Amino acid sequence: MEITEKQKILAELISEGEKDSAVKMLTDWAYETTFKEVIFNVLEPMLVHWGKLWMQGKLSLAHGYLSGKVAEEFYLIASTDETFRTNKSETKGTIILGNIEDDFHPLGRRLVGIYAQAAGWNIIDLGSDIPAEQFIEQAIAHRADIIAISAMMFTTAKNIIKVRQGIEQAGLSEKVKMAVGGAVFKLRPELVGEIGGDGTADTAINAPELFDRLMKMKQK
Ligand code: B12
Repeated sequence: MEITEKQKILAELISEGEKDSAVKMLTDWAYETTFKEVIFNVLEPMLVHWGKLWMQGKLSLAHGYLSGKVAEEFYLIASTDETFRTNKSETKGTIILGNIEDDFHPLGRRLVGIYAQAAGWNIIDLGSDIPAEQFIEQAIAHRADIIAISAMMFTTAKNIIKVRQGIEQAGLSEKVKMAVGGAVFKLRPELVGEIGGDGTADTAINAPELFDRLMKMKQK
C-alpha cells in the first residue's frame, strides 16, 4: 500500500504513543476536508494495513491497541458531525446494535452505527460484550425491527446462535430480523447461515442497504 503524507504523520504519532495528538490531528483534517474523506481515505486503509502487519507479527499489540483507541475516539467525534446526522423527521426503523458476548472489537460496530444513523435508522448501541438475553430484552423494550450484531472472531460468532434461539423463543422471528457482520463473516460467509443470521454486509457503507433489504423481508 502507498502511504500518504497524512498517514505517515498518523503512524508516527501512534508509534510514539501520542493518542490525543493523533485524534486531534484527524479531527483537524476532517474539518479541513470532511469526516468521510478522513475515515475512508486516511484512517480505514491504515487500520487494514496495520491489521495485516499485526497478523504477520510485524506490529506490537500495543500499537494495535492504541490505533484502535484513536479510531474509536475519532469515530465518536465523527458521529456527532452533521454529515452523519440524519435530517429526516421519520426514522426507517429501530436497530439494536452491539458486539456479541466476549467480543471487544468496537470499531466496525461504531462505523455501522454511524452509517445506519445517517441513512435514517434509529440506532440503539449497546456496546461490546453483550449477552444474547440483553439483545432480546432491548429488542422487545424498543420494539426493534433489526438486531445487528458484530463479531470478529470465530469463537465469539458462535455466541450469536443464542440470540437466534432467543428470537425464536420470544416468538419474534417475523418481527425482528438479525443482521451479522465483522471480519470472521468475510473469511467464512457460510457462517452467516450457520449461526442463524438473516444477512450480512462487508462494510459499514453497505450496511444501510442490508437493513433496507431486511426491513422488506419483514414486511412481506
Ligand atoms: C484492532 C484489532 C484488535 C484490537 C481492538 C482494539 C479496538 N479498540 O477495537 C485489540 C488489540 C484489542 C484486539 C484484541 C484481540 N483480537 Co483482534 N483484531 C484487530 C484487527 C487487527 C482489526 C479489527 C478492526 O477494528 N478493523 C477495522 C474495522 C473498521 O473493520 P471491521 O471490524 O472488520 O468492521 C467492518 C466490517 O466488518 C463491517 N461490520 C463489522 N461489524 C458489523 C456488523 C454488522 C451487523 C454489519 C452488517 C457489518 C459489520 O463494517 C465495518 C466497517 O466497514 C483484526 C484483524 C481483522 N482482519 O479484522 C484482529 C482480529 C479480529 N483479532 C483477533 C484476535 C485473535 C484477537 C485477540 C484474541 C488477541 C489476543 N490474543 O488477545 C483479542 C481478543 C479480544 C476480544 N475478546 O474481542 C483475530 C480473530 C481471529 C478469528 N477469526 O477468530 C483477528 C482476525 C486477527 C487475526 N487474524 O489473528 N484486536
